[in-house]
Order: sequence, then structure tokens, then C-alpha cells
Amino acid sequence: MTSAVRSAAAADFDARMESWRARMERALDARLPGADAVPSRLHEAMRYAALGGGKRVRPALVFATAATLGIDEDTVEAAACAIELVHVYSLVHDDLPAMDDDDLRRGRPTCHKAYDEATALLVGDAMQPLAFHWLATDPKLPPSPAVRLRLIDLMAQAIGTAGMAGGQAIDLQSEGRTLSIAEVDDMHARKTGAVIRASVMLAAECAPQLPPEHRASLERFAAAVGLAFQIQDDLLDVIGDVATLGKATGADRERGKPTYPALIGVEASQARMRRLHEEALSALALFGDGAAPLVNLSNWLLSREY
Ligand code: GRG
Repeated sequence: MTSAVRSAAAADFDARMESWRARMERALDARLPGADAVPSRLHEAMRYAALGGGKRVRPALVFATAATLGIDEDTVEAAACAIELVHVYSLVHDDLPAMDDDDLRRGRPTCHKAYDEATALLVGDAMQPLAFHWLATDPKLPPSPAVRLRLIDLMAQAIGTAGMAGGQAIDLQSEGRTLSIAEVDDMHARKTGAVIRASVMLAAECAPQLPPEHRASLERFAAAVGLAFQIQDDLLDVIGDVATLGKATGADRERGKPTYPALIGVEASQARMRRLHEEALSALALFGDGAAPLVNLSNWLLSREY
């Protein structure tokens, strides 16, 4: 591929990401309770946290997987909204003083700074059931009760102790301690990887006739991308720029968090990320050119600067 063709393909993909972001903004705006509905301060805070920011990586994974499997965006839109909502809840709770105690998120004051701690707790408490409600009731997701149950269970597994909440607990317990690489991988797989995997597999569940080997390839892709994405996040905390990231840097080292750069250094972390990236791309080989949306998304994700 010549560099002109490569940059045209990158520009096309940027436009696609932008269209997914715009779709998510409209879809979340329409689905979230209105700020004028009682309890209005809580609804306003939910809208503050969920709208107008974020890269929308998890919804992009839902849409790119759907495109790879020939499923239209309308069918999976509610799943994309649900996974983004649980992600937003986790950011709101993670920023609280009892957890990471951050003032800045997505380039704006964190939810508890803009409102108050009790409201930020309730924002998370209300977002979780709302995400499940969308999966259970959205009219465009596949109507089969068996598929709905699998979507709901996938989400539940991804955010419970086997997933995000468990990873966060390990993260908090690990501050100031040295973990092995295997332990860091396990923490990352739960804290970040489980929701990344769920983004891909929610879309896969909407293709009930998917052959088992295609499903297994998507699982391998998601596992590699999830870990690589978290290593990139760890690296950005060391070498990223506050203005570009829209959040503070250096926090992991200050808190003595066991991250990849802290354990093996920046260059070895970059090398590990590149290997995982290659693993992710090779897992997609089975889909041929049809996997272009996922290939382009992983290229974008792992070269991001924010
Ligand atoms: C509170 C149960 C609970 C979990 C919190 C999400 C999380 C778990 C902690 C946030 C801190 C962190 C570095 C988590 C790893 C996942 C991650 C990279 C989050 C940031 O995701 P981005 O970069 O954020 O996709 P945007 O704002 O673009 O959506």
C-alpha cells in the first residue's frame, strides 16, 4: 500500500469513528432520562457524565464487530449505549475520593466535583440498571428471549467480580505492592479487558448463527486488544500530554500502581503492545477483508495519543 493510499484509508476511518461518535451522542441523548424529569439533579448529573465527551471506544468496537459480521448499526445501537453507560459509571465511581480521587475527566471537572459525592455515587447506581433495562427492552435488538438473556449475562459477567469490579478491587489492593506480570495481566483482563471483550461479544451475540470458530477468533481478538489497550493507557500515564488526554498524568506512579511501564519499562511495554496488536490482527484472518472495520479500529486504538 502506498503512503497516499494509507493516509486516505486512515482519513476514511477517522470519518467512520466520527460518525459512530455522533450516533452515540444522539442515541444516549435520546435514551437517557431528561434533565427536567424528577429527580432532576440526578438526571442532569447522569447526562453531564455520559454526554459530550469520551472516545466512545467500546461502542466503536460494537459497531465495528457488527460491520464485520454484516449486522446493521440500528440492531446493535442499544448494546453500544449499554456498554458505554457501564463504562461511564465506572469512570464516575473511579474518580471519587474513595478510589482514585481525580478532579479532571474528559477535559472537564469530574462528576463529584461538578455535583457532589452522593450524586456521583447515585449516578453510577442508576446507570447500571439502566444499561440492563436497555438490553432487556430495546425493540431493535434481536427479539429472541434466549439472545436477550445471553446479552444480559454477558454484561453482568463483564462488570462483576470476574470483570471490572474485581479488577478495580485488585487494583486498589495492589497500590504500593509489586505484582508479577501474570498478576498484572489478570488485573488488566478484569478491569479493562472484560468490558472490551463484552463490547465485541455483545455484537457477536446478535449473530446467533455465528460458527464457533468465528466466535473463538473474536474472543482471541478481544483479549489481545483489551490488554494492549490497557498497556497503552499505562504508557500514556507516563508519556502522554495532559491537554491531549483531558485527564491528569503521572497518577499511577504517584499512587505506586503496578503498571506495565513500572514493571518492565516503557520500551518493553511498547514491544509487548506491538506483539499483542499483531496477535489481535492475526486472530481476524478468518474474516478476510470483511474484518477491515476491526483492523482499522485496532490500528487506531493502539496508536492513539489520548
Ligand atoms: C469503579 C467498578 C469500578 C471500576 C473502575 C474504568 C475503571 C474501573 C477505572 C478507570 C481507570 C482506568 C485507567 C481504567 C482502565 C480502563 C480505561 C483505560 C479507562 C479509560 O477508558 P477510555 O480511555 O476513556 O476509553 P474515555 O473517556 O475515552 O471513554
